[in-house]
Amino acid sequence: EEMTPEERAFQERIDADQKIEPKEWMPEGYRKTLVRQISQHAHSELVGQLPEGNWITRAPTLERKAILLAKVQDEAGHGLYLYCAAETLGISRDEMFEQLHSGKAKYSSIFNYPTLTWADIGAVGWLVDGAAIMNQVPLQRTSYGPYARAMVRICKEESFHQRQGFHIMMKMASGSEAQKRMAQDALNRFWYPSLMMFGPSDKDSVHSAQSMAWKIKINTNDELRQKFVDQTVPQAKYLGLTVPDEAVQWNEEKGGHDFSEPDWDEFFSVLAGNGPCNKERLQARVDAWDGGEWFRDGLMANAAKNKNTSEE
Ligand code: FAQ
Repeated sequence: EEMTPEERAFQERIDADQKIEPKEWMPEGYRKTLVRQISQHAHSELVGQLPEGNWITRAPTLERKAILLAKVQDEAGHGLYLYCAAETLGISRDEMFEQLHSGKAKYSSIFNYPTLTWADIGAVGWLVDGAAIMNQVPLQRTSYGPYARAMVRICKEESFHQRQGFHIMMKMASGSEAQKRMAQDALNRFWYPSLMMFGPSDKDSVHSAQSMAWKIKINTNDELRQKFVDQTVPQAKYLGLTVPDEAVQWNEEKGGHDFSEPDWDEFFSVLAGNGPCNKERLQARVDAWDGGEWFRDGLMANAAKNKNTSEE
């Protein structure tokens, strides 16, 4: 397709690594892609509070409870920065919530898996936040200014999250036999779902080519998945745990590990709403929205009252 002069000028700015700011002209597709990606990222942060929130009352010590509370609060904060960044593109927060609650907008597949034991909280921090950082560090250089800047702070906090998860895994993996078994079981269950976080393989990724041309994405899904495996396999070894994939081994020629692809049928089934916790997760968000209605109404009524008073 031929580019219009406006589109060509826009692409030249992207190619020159200039940031695009809210009030500037942008192609409609660029705006739509950003709204989709940033809002889905924001939804992931909110839904991502649920699997860990599940363990706040059962954390094994007061210190672990305080750390987990802080982490789950950080995720709410990340969601709010990201909704703000998406709002600069001309969509309202109410519209974004409506898209989440109606099932139109996605959130990360990973949060549709259950957290069954305390070791799962370690695995979420280590693997899920580890995968999130792998994806989000390059996004600090994404072409849309507000998204790139939100990523800077988010990445700092994600690093702390990843380390707290690894620390839980270190404790569990060097604990009693039963604790070590729990750690291995958590790794077994979270390994492939973590690999799925990076999205479908490049040949099935519908948005990658255009998103990379616009520098909305900096790397392909498979590139980041490979980097994640290469980072995580030695960490598992350090913990004395076994990655649940017999195909994992160092490949000198490619300078990375060989590994098995996740079960993509399972991935697309989770995206279609059929994962182990999809219904429960979405219902929790819908209930939170409905439960907050009286409060939103009260705020609006109070704002209207104050406005009338000040105009008198
Ligand atoms: N889950 O063409 P692509 C976190 C969808 S980290 C669900 O490759 P794209 C922190 C995709 O949307 C997690 N859906 O798509 C945390 C598209 O469908 P659509 C959030 C997925 O956008 C940690 C279709 O498949 N991080 O929350 C997934 O170019 C711990 C085709 O795929 C971000 O969102 C998936 N895994 O690449 C919180 C990062 N993968 O929209 C709490 C920003 C793909 O057309 C605790 N996002 N799909 O209906 C991205 O980098 C990209 O959007 C990708 C997907 C890489 C996720």
